[in-house]
Amino acid sequence: MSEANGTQTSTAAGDALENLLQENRKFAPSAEFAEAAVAKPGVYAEAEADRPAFWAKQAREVLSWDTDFTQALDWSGAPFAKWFVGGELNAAYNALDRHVENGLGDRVAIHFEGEPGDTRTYTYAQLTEEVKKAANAFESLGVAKGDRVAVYLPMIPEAVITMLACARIGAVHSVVFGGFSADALRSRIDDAEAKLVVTADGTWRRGKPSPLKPAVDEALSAPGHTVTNVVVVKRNGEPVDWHEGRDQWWADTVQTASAEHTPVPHDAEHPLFILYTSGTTGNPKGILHTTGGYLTQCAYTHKVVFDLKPETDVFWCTADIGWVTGHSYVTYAPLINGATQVMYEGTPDSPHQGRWWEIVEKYKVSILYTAPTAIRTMMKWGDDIPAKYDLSSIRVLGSVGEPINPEAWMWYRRVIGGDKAPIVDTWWQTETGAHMIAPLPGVTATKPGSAQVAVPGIAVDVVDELGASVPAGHGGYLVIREPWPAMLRGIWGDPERFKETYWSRFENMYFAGDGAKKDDDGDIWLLGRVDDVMNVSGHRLSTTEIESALVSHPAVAEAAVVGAKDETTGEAVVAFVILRGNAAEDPDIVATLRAHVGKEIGPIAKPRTILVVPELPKTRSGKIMRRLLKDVAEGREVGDATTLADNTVMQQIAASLKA
Ligand code: 6R9
Repeated sequence: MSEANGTQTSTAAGDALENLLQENRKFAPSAEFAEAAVAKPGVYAEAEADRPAFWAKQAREVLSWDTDFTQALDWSGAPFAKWFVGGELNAAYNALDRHVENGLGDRVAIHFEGEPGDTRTYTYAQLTEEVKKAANAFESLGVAKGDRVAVYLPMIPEAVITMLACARIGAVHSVVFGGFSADALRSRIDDAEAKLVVTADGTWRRGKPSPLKPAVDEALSAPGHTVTNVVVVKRNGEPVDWHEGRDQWWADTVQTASAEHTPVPHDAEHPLFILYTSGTTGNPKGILHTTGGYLTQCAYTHKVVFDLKPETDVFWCTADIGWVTGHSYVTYAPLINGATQVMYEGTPDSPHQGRWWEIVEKYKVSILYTAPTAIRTMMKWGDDIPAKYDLSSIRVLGSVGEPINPEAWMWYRRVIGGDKAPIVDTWWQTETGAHMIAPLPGVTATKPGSAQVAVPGIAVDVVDELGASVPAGHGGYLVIREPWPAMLRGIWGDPERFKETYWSRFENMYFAGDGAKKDDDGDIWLLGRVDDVMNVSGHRLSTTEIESALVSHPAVAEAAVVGAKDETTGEAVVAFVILRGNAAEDPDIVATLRAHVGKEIGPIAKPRTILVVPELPKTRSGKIMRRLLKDVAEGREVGDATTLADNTVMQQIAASLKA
């Protein structure tokens, strides 16, 4: 890499980050934690020495194979990878039957907590039985190996049972988040040509029934689809329309099916699932994952990144099954590892804002995995709420989904983690299948706001425009240099788009679409999507960084920043903030906050405009939709807001700006 290029492309980010990333706090693991930890420091060197061999070792350790593989990695058809060539296994057998065979049948697999307060417990033996029944039922409806099954279910155990039953018979599940519309569901059903849809009458949200089946009916109302049956779980008991011949109650088909079912082995590269994710442009992409490599990396990371002790830990990942986090760290990894987990159906504030902490206390959750947006929301609700509960069981805390600002990180550690639980900030994507960048508790001294280091066996880097590695202290684009076991195997039905989207920006490297910086220690800080990186007067500024600076002011509860087109500076920084308490009554608050950002980062980062708003537009997975805020900031008509969790937010914002 030439110095000039490095300077040109990365210094702006570097410069802009200098101040905020003067985040010097570091939390080394305690001696006791390190002593007892699953991961040991030597693991990095071991993985580095021979990555495919390292992953082959993990594959044999975390999974049981019917036929051992003959080659760890075949990259001859790059960028289409084959891992664990020649190996055969069954995902459901690995998640269930083998634990029962090993005498763990009575261990709790899932503690389910419904929103209305109903509970169910499944041991490994019971869950195995349910999955066998579902596998028989789906086969009796004509679902065979390779067929696609659309899953449109709430966070109830039947979602996990359905996914594993598909995996057992070799059918490919395509889970569609329950908050998506009938149109979104139909386009995903059509793209994957699904044969079966599994849904529920509905679920519960904030004490009220929330329907699902009507969206399925609407999605299938126009002819031309491939669906022959719809299996319906009765969950909220609301009346539903019924299509004789097509619709089947879960209770009639699954519950009455035989509990005997022999799993057949599938090829390591047999498709396991499709999960749709939105790109920067065009229709959602059907991200394809296969069996052996995906399960290996999910199970391995679940063990080392969360320091999992399956005999004693109680794991709780709050993600919905509709997102990749719910696939990897609810359905697959915890069960492959024989862990006990909590599954919760509802919203965090129903019936009260302490619900999550009540659940932690009740089940003695020891590992909690959630998203920064949830952490900031709870922070806004106040310390006194978690303080009412006994959270002493917590020993590891995880974060995922977006960069976590240092203030939220510190709050999470102090208030939820009792000032001692290590925080693991995990960077990964639907496409990567499992964790890629994360500290290892017990090994890494953690830094508030940084995901820090590649998982052992993963080769990440930060490069400049030309693809040259940037030195410590500089920023650029996050790439992955070597194939990894859980990598996507393509975009369903569109191999060209796969190459174009991920492999064309830099030669022989996977382009993640995220900006990142290496600090002076070489640790990685994620800066948000590169499409969210602003260029103000030739200086590259990160939306995340300015948001962090704003949130570090005591008057600010939440902040979102966008770059708006500006005649003189190219782009200008526009911030949307939610204020705490009565801060809005301070007439100088905007000037105070601009000065604060100037002080935290530098004058260049001072927002041109700060707008005080009551709420921020978020997707159902909790990501702020900056595109919509950009429309507001640039005075345009607000674009498509259909994927918002709360579709009144944009109206609330418009009203508050008029006021
Ligand atoms: C797992 C998941 C992927 C995008 C990714 C990045 C952002 C996820 C992050 C993070 C900073 C983290 N992201 N984890 N950014 N720090 N720990 O969220 O998958 O929904 O596909 O989103 O989310 O921008 O590119 P997905």
